[in-house]
Parts: sequence; structure tokens; C-alpha cells
Amino acid sequence: MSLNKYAFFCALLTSGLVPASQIASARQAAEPRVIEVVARRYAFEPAEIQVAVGEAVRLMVRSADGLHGIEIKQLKVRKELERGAEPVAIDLTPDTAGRFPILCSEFCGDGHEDMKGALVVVAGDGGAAR
Ligand SMILES: [Cu+2]
Repeated sequence: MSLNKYAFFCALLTSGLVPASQIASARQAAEPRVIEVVARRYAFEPAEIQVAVGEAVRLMVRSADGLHGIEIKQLKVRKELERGAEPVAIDLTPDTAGRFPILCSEFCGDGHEDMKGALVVVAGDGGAAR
């Protein structure tokens, strides 16, 4: 690309003809945002996952130690997470704002009852901006 063409291309990008936000939202519609989640005794990491209403996300969840499970009751999610197994993919596009508790669905030891996380679904694109 010659310097002149390059300068023109830069001018196009900065002129607002192709808003960056539009490019980002087109990409978002095409494929889900991938969020890695690790379950371990006795926590989920990250403990809180923020997504926007209508945002397609794919949780890639794995166990870092023994058998765990991931359960989000309101969203009818329940998966076993076996020790040393490949991450489990959970595709979600939440349509309601709110705070949805994430629980461990397999008894995993003394701290099992304390093993809690949350999926926080916010209105607008507040989750996508992160
Ligand atoms: Cu557990």
C-alpha cells in the first residue's frame, strides 16, 4: 500500500464512516464471546461473570481439581465437570437482566455448600464493554 493510499485509509477510519462500535457489534453477532471459567475447591473463577442482555456468550468451564458441577437453575444449565476433562461449553444468550446464582451441582467436599458464583446479566451493553 502506498503512503497516499494508507493515509486515505486512515482518514476513512477516523472520519466516522466505519464506526468502531459497529464493527464490534457485527463481530459479536457472528460468534459468542468466550469466557473461561474454572471450578475448584471451593470456588468458581471468576466468581462473578457479567454479560449483557441479548449477548451471546460461551462459557468454557473446567475443573481444576476433582469432580464439580456447574448449575444455573434459572437458565436450566447443569453440567458435570470431571477432573482433568476438556472444558465444557455452555452457550447462553440471556434475555432477562438479573443476578443468577451459579452453584456446584456435584458434592465435592466440606466447602461444597459455599461454592458459589453469579452470572450477572445487565441491560444494554454494559457487559460487552469489558
Ligand atoms: Cu464443587
